[in-house]
Amino acid sequence: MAAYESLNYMNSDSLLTEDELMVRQSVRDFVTEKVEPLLLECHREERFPMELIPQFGEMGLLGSTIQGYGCAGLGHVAYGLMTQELERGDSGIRSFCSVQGSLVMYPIYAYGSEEQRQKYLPKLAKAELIGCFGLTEPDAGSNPGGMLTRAVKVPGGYKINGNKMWITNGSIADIAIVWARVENENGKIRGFIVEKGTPGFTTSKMEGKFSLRVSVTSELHFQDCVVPESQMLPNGEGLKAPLGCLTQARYGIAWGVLGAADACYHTALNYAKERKIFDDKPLAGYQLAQAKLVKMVQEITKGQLLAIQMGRLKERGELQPHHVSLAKMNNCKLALETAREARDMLGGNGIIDEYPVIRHMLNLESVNTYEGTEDIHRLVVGQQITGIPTFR
Ligand code: TGC
Ligand code: FAD
Repeated sequence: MAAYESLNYMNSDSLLTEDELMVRQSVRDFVTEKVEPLLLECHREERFPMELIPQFGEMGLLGSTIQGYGCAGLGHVAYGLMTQELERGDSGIRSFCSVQGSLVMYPIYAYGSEEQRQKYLPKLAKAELIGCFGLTEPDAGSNPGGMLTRAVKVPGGYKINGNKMWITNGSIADIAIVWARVENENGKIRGFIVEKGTPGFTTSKMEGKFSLRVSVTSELHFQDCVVPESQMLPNGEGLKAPLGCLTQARYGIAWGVLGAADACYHTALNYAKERKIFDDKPLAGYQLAQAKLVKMVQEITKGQLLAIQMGRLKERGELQPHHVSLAKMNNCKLALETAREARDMLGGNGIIDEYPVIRHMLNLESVNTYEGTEDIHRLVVGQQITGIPTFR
């Protein structure tokens, strides 16, 4: 099989270092050789390929920008390229790694005590532990500040009551980072590390998804669940703490979706060159088809340049949450539109899982919604440029 070549229309690869290109190549090979062969079956069976999890640890894919604690300590652009390759396989594979790195390891690293870091980060990096992140609730999605989950300070710890919904990796996780308002501390939002098996903590898998089928999505239930004080994240309080984690995850998503878009574009291009229609001429020889392919190249190329600049800003410590909102919104939209157009170009074959396009298209509907919907990111940027918040 020929090695995969991603779109490099404006030579955006020349903006990457040798080391970054090497990281990309190693993850690209891993996805081609180990991940892609499992996807068709996993998608049909609505299951996550658990057999890959140890390899994520061995490859340094988890928490890879964290320094120390057994993590790879990579730069942010290298990390972005990793997520791009993973999502070229499937958004569910990238989701697993995003959640573990940005939503579980990051809060422990940024808001945890040194003891918590030492206890959890090396095992999470090696994939000996799996984590999930519980912020969203049945009645609080776009507005996490409206959460109903409550913690009450009790002797020696906190008692948690409430429900979380739409939680990636929820029922396969060994630990959950759970956000709750602490009633007897002025309703302040706090994060807790809740271990699987803690009395009063249960999970249930959500079934019947038409999107992200290669990913476990669950509900988390807390009923008088008492966690020791040592499980509270001491250095992060208020909504700002979970939102800070979202900024990390959204960064990875803005890169990752380019991989899904790239896979759809290349599938459509190859198909259009082969598929003969009307006068035995390839589909690619028709102006309407070329216009669709050109639009894909145009949008993916702009998205690549945006992602690289976002990464360089992050490496210089200049990246702001509203920059990430712009990139997440833009790149998810271009990926979704690319996937929809590619599906159209494949005609009837566009709905068959023999081609990756319909799977990517359905996945990207979720990716455009989670980590802040397109509307929410538009409002974040709107607030930043006008100074007027319009969420409420
Ligand atoms: P607001 O008053 O604007 O902000 C409260 C405090 O937080 C600060 N802040 C941020 N800090 C870091 N990063 C960000 N992105 C931040 N956004 C806001 C803000 O400066 C303020 O700080 P301070 O010091 O003044 O207290 O809060 P709000 O209640 O008005 O909400 C704003 C809004 C709507 C943008 C926010 O709630 C939001 O982002 N909503 C979207 C929710 C969301 O994205 N949920 C994602 C759940 S996790 C998930 O989907 C995982 S998907 C799995 C996978 O990746 O695979
Ligand atoms: P709602 O907030 O009800 O939004 C419905 C519609 O209203 C949307 O179109 C939205 O854009 C629009 N809307 C909302 N507010 C406004 C406004 N102010 N103005 C105009 N329009 C508005 N969450 C976690 O905590 N952890 C996870 O691991 C996780 N994984 C997920 C995995 C999947 C597969 C999915 C689908 C979701 C996941 N989520 C997770 C939840 C995700 O973050 C939420 O679904 C998302 O934030 C949207 O919330 P909601 O579904 O409640 O939609």
